[in-house]
Amino acid sequence: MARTDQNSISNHLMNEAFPDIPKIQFEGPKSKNPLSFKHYNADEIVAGKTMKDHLRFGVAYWHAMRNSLADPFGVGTAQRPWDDGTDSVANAQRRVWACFEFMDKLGVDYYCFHDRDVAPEGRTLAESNQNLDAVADELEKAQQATGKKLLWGTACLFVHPRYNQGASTSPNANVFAYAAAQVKKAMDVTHRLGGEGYTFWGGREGYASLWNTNMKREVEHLAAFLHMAVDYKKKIGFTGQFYIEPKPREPSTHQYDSDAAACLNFLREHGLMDHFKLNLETNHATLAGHSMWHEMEVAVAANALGSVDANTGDELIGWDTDQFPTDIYLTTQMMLVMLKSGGFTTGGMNFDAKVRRESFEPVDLFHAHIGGMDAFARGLKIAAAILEDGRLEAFKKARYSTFDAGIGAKIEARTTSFEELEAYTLENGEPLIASGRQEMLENLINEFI
Ligand code: XUL
Ligand code: CO
Repeated sequence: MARTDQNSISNHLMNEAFPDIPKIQFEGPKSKNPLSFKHYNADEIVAGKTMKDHLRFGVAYWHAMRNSLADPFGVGTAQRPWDDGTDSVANAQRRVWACFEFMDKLGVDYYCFHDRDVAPEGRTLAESNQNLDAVADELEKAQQATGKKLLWGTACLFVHPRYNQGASTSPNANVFAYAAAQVKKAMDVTHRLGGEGYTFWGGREGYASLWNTNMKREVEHLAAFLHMAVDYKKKIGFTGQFYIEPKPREPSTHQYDSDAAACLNFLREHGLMDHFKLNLETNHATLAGHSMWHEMEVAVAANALGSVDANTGDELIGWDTDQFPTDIYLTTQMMLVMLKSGGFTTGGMNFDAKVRRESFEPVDLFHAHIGGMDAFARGLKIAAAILEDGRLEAFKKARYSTFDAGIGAKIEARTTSFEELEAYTLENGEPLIASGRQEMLENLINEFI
């Protein structure tokens, strides 16, 4: 990995973007310094791997660098002194170095972007592509100077007015074509930057009303689009992982890739299962009426857990608030699944999260990410301790032990029948069943938290 070269970062900015903020260090749980890690110690080994390698943290360019913190009732509040507020390519190029300084000071190795986060949309597709190339030049230099890497790239197919009725599910074929051209370019740039993945999130790939929607046709168009992406991936030799990111709604009323199970069904139905894994996002899970834990278990069972957009929602607000995760139960559950399933390969923990509108200063970006990273570090250590202890897993295993031998083993091997099970039950009588012991297990987990 290239040595981090602070000079080459600051050479590209007239001033450092975060001049008052030093590199964030691990100071341990007793530290009272808010700009330090209390639990995340990048090189510390937990369950056989460094924390850094377990967690593979990423910064989301769209939130950290581009989110003005506007809400439906008020304008943006974010202070970003390095940004001149214009849509110029020069400003976009300067912003790249602010982002890499941020990652460097935070000790995060990965970032993720949409094409339109990093470079401005031009008046034509050709101009947009030129803008993107010009910023990709800068991203490439910054990656080389710092050793930071692209976790995944994506195309923004939901902001521009042309996509107001969808992109690959628009009723207009020319919009489909535009979206295809945009994804082609975003894949080229992701490939050029050595991206380890590419994400498809269908923000407007759904509908607002069935009065005007042919759902079957739209879903088939989405499948055709993704098949073309798979073909193009092979053509350019891009070996990164494709992800599909479930979300039930917002901005569309009903999104086709609504949750993990719906995505898996869609991928299987359309012959795409071998080409995609899931990028699961916590707040999307809760919008779908699931826990993140549930969504992760669904994905793992299908060998399709690819990457995570780490954030959290608010219990009292019904939309995608994209908050930084600080709940230790949440991170413990997530890390239990990660540890048991063997962890990330191409994916990572991308903080698809934004600071609150009230937290408008640059330093708030640090507080937010530090909190998220520490929360996952604690979750990781707690999950490792729970597995090491073994009681939870032993209980779960014992709970299913009637399937380990005898009639249960025959059920699992599918070598029995209703007739045999009837004869068995006539002989066996009323089953003796055991308590689920949920409260005992909740108490056990609290021993570790
Ligand atoms: C929106 C969302 C997106 C995707 C990438 O809710 O999560 O930012 O992660 O398009
Ligand atoms: Co996301």
